[in-house]
Order: sequence, then C-alpha cells, then structure tokens
Amino acid sequence: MQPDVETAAGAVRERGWVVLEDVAPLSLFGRLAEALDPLLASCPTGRNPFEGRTTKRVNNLLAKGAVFQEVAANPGVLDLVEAVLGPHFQISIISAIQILPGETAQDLHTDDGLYPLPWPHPPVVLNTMWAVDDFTEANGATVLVPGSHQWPDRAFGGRTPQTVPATMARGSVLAWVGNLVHGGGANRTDRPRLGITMNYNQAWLRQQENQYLGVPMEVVQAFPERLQRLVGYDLHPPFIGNVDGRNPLKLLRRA
Ligand SMILES: O=C(O)CCC(=O)C(=O)O
Repeated sequence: MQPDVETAAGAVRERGWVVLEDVAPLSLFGRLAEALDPLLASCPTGRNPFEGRTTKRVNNLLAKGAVFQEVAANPGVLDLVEAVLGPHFQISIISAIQILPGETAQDLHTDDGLYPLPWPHPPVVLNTMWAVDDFTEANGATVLVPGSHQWPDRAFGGRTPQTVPATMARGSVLAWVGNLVHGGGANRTDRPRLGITMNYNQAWLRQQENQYLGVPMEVVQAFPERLQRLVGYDLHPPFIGNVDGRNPLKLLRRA
C-alpha cells in the first residue's frame, strides 16, 4: 500500500529509507525495460569494483529516451523529495544499474559523501531506485543500514554495519536519504537485476551528472516546465544559477 507523503517522509527521516508502491503504472516499468534493452546490450561493464566489474550502468538517461522523463518527473516521488529536501531541489544523476549474475556486493557508502560537508548535516540528497525487475535478497537488492544517517560521524570505524536488503516487487520505488549507508547487493542468481537510480539534490549543490552538456538543449526545450526546472534551468533563491542576472528558464525558452 502507498503511504501518504508525510508518513513516507517520516520513515525517511527516522530510519533513512522507505519503499513506495503504485507510484506509476506497471506498464511504465515494461516500457522502461524495453527502452533500456538496446542501451544495455551495447554497454560495457564497470571500470572498477565500485561501478561493478560485473555490472552495467547506462548514465545520462534524460538524453536517451522520452520514457525516462516519466521517472524523473513522477509527481508522487517529487512530493516525497520536496518533503525531505524542501522546495529547491534538482536532478543530480539518472542511471540504469543492471547487476549481472556473479557480481559481488558493492562497498557500503553514502551518496552525499561526494560533498565536503561537515557531519552530521541536514539532508542534501534523496536517491531513489526504481525496481524494473523484482529486487530480492539473492539477486542484488540494494542493502541499507537503517538509522546510519543519524550516526554522529561519517566514519564506519568501530561499527559493524547491520544491513537489510530492500526487497521489493517490480514497480516499486525505494527512496533513501543521501547520508544513509548502503550499497548494491551481490547477485547470486542466474538472472540480472535491473533498476533505475534517480538521484535528486539540493539546487545549491553541483549536480553529479552535468545535465547542461549531457542533455542537448533542444531536448530540454521539449520537456514540460517542471522538468526543465529540475534539470537545472531555474534559480535557487536569491540568484544562484543566473545568466546575466536572469532566470535561465527564460533564456532556454528564447534560445
Ligand atoms: O545498485 C544498487 O542497488 C545501488 C548502487 C549504488 O548505491 C551506487 O552505485 O552508488
């Protein structure tokens, strides 16, 4: 059952994560799988253990098919992101992650560890994982350390993290806060595990993926306005992101 947005945001604040069901029709997940099929076929496996040497990642998805707009701008997910991060957030990175049979568990990490912020800090990243396949303990469901976002320091030192697998059926969406310790699970089955990670961050931060160069301007011009703003064509008050003192959205429309 779908929790209301405040209940979901409460779970994210308290234990660091929540699984949403029914945020989009199951048919969307079929269309996502179909769009990803050829992209995955020509995609190499990862370059290092963190990317996963037996894992495929297709990045920059907003430039690779209109169907991915439905992930990035899902209203139910955006309501949750706003409840956790506040009103001024943006798309940081959107990638498909396919963990292939035989992949070992990814090193545990936090997504906002990329940013040199003092610890602890308020939420600056909310990540989501769209389950294009069923996520099971055996096939590499994302593993999470509940409550780790409230640890008093960033270091794992002295702690033995107790992980739980985010098992969920195809069509579900896992959301977790950027300072929660987590990682991709090991795939001990003979079938791949496919998910789309759609990561949002505070609009005053640098985006993990360069959306301005990654998504051609004419593609962004055809997006609905909300998505254009989420890609980064917007001001964070009072004037972060301006061009000649003006909101970049106005220039995008004129270009
Ligand atoms: O694939 C997953 O389940 C999680 C991957 C992840 O956390 C990452 O690559 O940063």
